[in-house]
Amino acid sequence: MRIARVDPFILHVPVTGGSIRDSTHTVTHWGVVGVRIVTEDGLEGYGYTGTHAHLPSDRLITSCIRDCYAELLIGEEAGDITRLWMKLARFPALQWVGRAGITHLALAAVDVALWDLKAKAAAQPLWALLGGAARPRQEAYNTDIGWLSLSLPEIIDGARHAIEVLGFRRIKVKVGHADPVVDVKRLEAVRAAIGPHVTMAIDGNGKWDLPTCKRFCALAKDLDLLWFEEPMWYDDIGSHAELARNTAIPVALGEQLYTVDAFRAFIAAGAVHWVQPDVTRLGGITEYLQVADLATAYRLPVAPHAGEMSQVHVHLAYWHSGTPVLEYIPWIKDAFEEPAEVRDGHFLLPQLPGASTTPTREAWERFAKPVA
Ligand code: 0YR
Ligand code: MG
Repeated sequence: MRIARVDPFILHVPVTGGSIRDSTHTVTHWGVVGVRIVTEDGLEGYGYTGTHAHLPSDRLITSCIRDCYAELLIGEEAGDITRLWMKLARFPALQWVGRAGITHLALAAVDVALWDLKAKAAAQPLWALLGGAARPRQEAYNTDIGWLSLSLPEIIDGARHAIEVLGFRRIKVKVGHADPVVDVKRLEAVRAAIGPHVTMAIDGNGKWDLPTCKRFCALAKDLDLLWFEEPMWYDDIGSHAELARNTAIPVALGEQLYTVDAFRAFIAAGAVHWVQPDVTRLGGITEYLQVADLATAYRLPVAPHAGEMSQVHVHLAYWHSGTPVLEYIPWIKDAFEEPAEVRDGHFLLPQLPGASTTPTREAWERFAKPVA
């Protein structure tokens, strides 16, 4: 299974509703930025990272793949994933400029494509190749009802629809207004509308500082929040550790962390309760598995962040013993041959061989952008 071709690609897929906003980002399209790896016998593996569909920075990722990684991969045995991961991640000149950022997002795409190839070659869905499913049904939580750009009536309508029609028992609502009292009032209204049995997580996307977070948590202490995600700046271990010691609301984070080393530092400091690795920001599935096992060693639950909108995480969540819940955002699923679908609040178990990363022909025609 020798690698013959390494072809980067960019797809820009519109988000549902035209545009969404959290405390930090405004997004109209989701970027599916990745690589097709073709073997000499014609098997195709697809992997991608997730972006805000900003073409100039997307092209930094695809040029890393095309100009730096391709020549390290062509002619190699595609099944030797760990060795190839080390070859790319520890190539001295790339390590010098990388270890995070563009090179790591590009590495994630390559690694996922290699796993997709391996699972296709074995004629198995990725979760089966990894060791089988840990549970019969994988619960989902709905992020798409809770954007900061939605009005309170829109959030309540969306939550009711998600619960009563789609069967969700878990939702997530964005926070991060300049005045945290505005968020507390919104959350009180949502809690009143959904009742005590639906779990509600919240997500600050790193906006507030420590004093604001402490004040917010004191005001929100009776809302029975499942977790407070990314309360503060992504790399600030000390402030998250202090917040975790000062509130009963569990702290969740990880979507902005690039390495198993970063996760180890947060976990060792007691700065995180819900561990949120993302296969598209870590160095792909290879490093994701290390983080999932690290979390389990500390008996901390894993709730993956859907940078790929859970196409790959659905496999990883079903496989992993310590992943009770997985994020659901329905923006890009229909661009793939096997969409990550939720029924009755649970993800369907993927059936096709591979990692559910193969785009449809229609997606190529509608969403592809030139890589250069
Ligand atoms: C916009 N999920 C998140 C949106 C999401 C972001 O970047 O996708 O809110 O990544 O924080 O938990
Ligand atoms: Mg988040």
